[in-house]
Amino acid sequence: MPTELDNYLFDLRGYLVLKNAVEPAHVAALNTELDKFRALEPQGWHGNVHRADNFHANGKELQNIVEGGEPFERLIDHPAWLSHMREYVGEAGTFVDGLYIDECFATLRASGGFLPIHSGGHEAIVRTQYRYTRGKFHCGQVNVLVALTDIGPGDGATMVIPGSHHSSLQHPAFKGSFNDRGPMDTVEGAIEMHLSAGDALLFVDALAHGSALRTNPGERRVVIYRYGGSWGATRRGYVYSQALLNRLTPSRRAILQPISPLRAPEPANAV
Ligand SMILES: O=C(O)CCC(=O)C(=O)O
Repeated sequence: MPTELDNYLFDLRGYLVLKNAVEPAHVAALNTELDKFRALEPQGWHGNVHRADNFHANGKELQNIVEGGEPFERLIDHPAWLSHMREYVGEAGTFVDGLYIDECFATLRASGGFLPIHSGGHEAIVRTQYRYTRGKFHCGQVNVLVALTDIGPGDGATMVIPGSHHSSLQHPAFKGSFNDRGPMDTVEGAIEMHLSAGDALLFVDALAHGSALRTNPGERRVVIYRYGGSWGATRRGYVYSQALLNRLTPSRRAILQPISPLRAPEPANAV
């Protein structure tokens, strides 16, 4: 369970760092699986994993990565953050009690890569909102970003503006369109999240965030799972394969498919 201090700091800053969240053997297994996708071209598919680089400089984005092998399935209900997600997003004790992963992907960022500033409390988007009311958290989307490599200065670290999930005003760095903005290195008030491989950054998506410019050689690897309420839909339209749903434990399946499809019997449902 998140501690009282976790809750206080999550409210204050909009993020938590979970040190050593994923054990080294699991991190190694995730990296080995990711190597399978090294040759995947933009827009290529490998099974049900799709390379979709959604911003030109972000790096390789491997969407629907939960279908990338068993080590990714273990992240769905990982004990290091599952109870945090239930507390912050899960609407526990209500008729919509539960979680749903609406996007999951890995990013492989080489030198020159970065992600511009985006999100922030000023957008007041319900899907990504930070909300604490009547003694409970009701966040729309909380992300867990797991470092699969050490991430330090020059590595293209994730950057956040602590507390910006509470802000009603837009930071002046939100100039022009997302695609025209540069890396976050010079954004006043933003800090780099340096992580060791296996650490996890948990943050409400309403936090203004993005990344620094990667200047070092080599590759920064992270995997990001976004958790929302049980009634959500996948962000980009990916459909979890029946093969994956069939082999998952009930706890994991309930997070990828909290509501089972309910169809009229044949032939009414024939297409
Ligand atoms: O790639 C990063 O460091 C930041 C990820 C991010 O911006 C996001 O999850 O929305």
